[in-house]
Amino acid sequence: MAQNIRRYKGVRPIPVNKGFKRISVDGSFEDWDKVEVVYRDTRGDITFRDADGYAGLHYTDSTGRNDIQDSKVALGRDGNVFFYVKCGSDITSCTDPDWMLLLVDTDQDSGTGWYGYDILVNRTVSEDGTTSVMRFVDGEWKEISKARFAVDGPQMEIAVPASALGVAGKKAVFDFKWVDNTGELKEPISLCIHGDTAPNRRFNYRFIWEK
Ligand SMILES: [Ca+2]
Ligand SMILES: [Ca+2]
Ligand SMILES: [Ca+2]
Repeated sequence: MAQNIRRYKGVRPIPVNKGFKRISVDGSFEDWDKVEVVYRDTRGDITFRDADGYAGLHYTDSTGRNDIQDSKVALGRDGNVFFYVKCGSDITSCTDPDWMLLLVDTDQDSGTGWYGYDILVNRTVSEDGTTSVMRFVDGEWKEISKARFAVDGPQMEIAVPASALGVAGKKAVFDFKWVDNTGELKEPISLCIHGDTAPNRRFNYRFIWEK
């Protein structure tokens, strides 16, 4: 449906990220000011559900937690792809369940990975600032490397090895999505009804980069 509406109404071209950026995973975020492309999500979309439905049903859902708002991505010369995210208020503790997961469709192929997503970052998070990078292999997530992350207030930054994302050379394209508190990654419908995802529901952001 979105495809047809875009064909009918038109759509702005997807912005292209250019060049390398110098980012430090240190919990200070001025280094992101020079990254101009911002991927935005709905603000305030973590309101708890508490409403009457049809035939006496009553719907409640209180999984709204971190309100993901702005995301950025940058490539470093040091072999890392950096991810930045900003929420509506201070990000909750990294020990929370299903906390601030980053899903990446590295090949832009919905037929590979978990409903298209080949890489999952942040499934196993340590309070010492390291986190897991997993690849979907033979029907399950397997750890392939580690990433470093830092959180301060509503912001977070992560350095994911470019090799884990298949990023090399003078051009890169992948799709990504932030997911918080949607429950275990079993059925993709959970991305639509619980917690917050950026972008909403089954959509992805597309990162396009040229050297
Ligand atoms: Ca930084
Ligand atoms: Ca949001
Ligand atoms: Ca894929």
